[in-house]
Amino acid sequence: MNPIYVTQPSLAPLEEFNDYLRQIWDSGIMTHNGPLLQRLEKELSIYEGVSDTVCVANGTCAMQLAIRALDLEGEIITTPFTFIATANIIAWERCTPVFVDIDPDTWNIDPDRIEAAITDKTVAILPVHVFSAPCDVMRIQQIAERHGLKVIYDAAHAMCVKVKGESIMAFGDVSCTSFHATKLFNTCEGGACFTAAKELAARLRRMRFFGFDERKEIVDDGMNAKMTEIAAGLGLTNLKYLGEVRKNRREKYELYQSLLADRDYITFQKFDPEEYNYSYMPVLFDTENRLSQTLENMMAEKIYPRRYFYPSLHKIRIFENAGLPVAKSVAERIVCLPLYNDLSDSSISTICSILAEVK
Ligand code: T4K
Repeated sequence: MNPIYVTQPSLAPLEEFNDYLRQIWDSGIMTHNGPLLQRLEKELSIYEGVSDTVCVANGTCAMQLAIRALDLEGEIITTPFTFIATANIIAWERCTPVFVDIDPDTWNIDPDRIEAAITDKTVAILPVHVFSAPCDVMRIQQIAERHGLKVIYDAAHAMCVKVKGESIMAFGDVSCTSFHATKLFNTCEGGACFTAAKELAARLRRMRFFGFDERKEIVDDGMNAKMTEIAAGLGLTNLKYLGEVRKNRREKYELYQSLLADRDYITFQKFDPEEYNYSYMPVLFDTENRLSQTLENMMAEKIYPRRYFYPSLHKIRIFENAGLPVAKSVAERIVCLPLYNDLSDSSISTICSILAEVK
């Protein structure tokens, strides 16, 4: 059997991408706010139902630009149960990540615990919609308003998720997403900031392009975080298929769920089935020991699930921090099983039987 990895990129038919490559070859325009980038931004704004989309080189620099564009200096409250990029970029921008424990069922930041972590140095909240399950966006908004804080969402996992009919990207001052190869929607490497604030969007555009304004005058801080025309062309190609990709993954997720339904030592993430994008297949074991045995058995069959996100970030040396028992415990017992569009039903059955063998 060929190895089965945790994921594989979802890619549209190559011929369709070739059409965009042809346009790039013909025009010679490869980057710098080119026509394909502009078109992708427009299409993404329509797709996500937000007024402005600013595409950038990756999801990490989307958050970096958001922190800079909002002039944040001080403490930023976030979750320890996330990919390293979330906390790293807060620290990279010389702010201090302050971790708050997570909800044991949704695995997102627990809104009940946010206020206790607010100090006179707190400037923002940076929650993550983990595995695309929406955070409690209404409560977070209320808390932010009560304390005059900015909200940046790490929506790296959450393309095409809606909350009560409204795009998840419409919440917060800025929502940042990733278009990495392993994401539901990909541009190879890439990402975006979504915002309803026109001036903020204009600033993000300047900042991703060395601080140049539309007349190429340097008017702001800046870096190079541009998305290339090749990435934008891939995005335009893949965007057409995003609905199909999500539908296909949902079927596979539900197959897993049905095959694992009688395994009382496994719990699934809590979410509304209509408000999730099915990009990951996370399962929580009752004990780390059972998880480790399962991983060993799978690796013997060349199946490679991934322990996203282990260890909890507050347990790694650079962010070491006591407490947060829920995040610690969830991180020790969770694994993402393989999930991608070409994964066969028989492979899912095999994975589930290996899971069932562990006593
Ligand atoms: N916030 C959150 C919550 C995030 O999860 C992430 C990124 C970010 C922010 C930052 O966004 P970016 O700056 O990355 O845009 C991946 C990705 O590198 C990373 O984007 C992602 N989250 C993170 C959760 O996972 P790995 O360590 O899984 O990559 P890798 O190379 O082990 O790939 C996993 C599997 O995917 C491989 O076993 C095979 C397959 N694969 C991978 C690549 C790169 C392919 O088939 N083709 C490929 O090109 O990091």
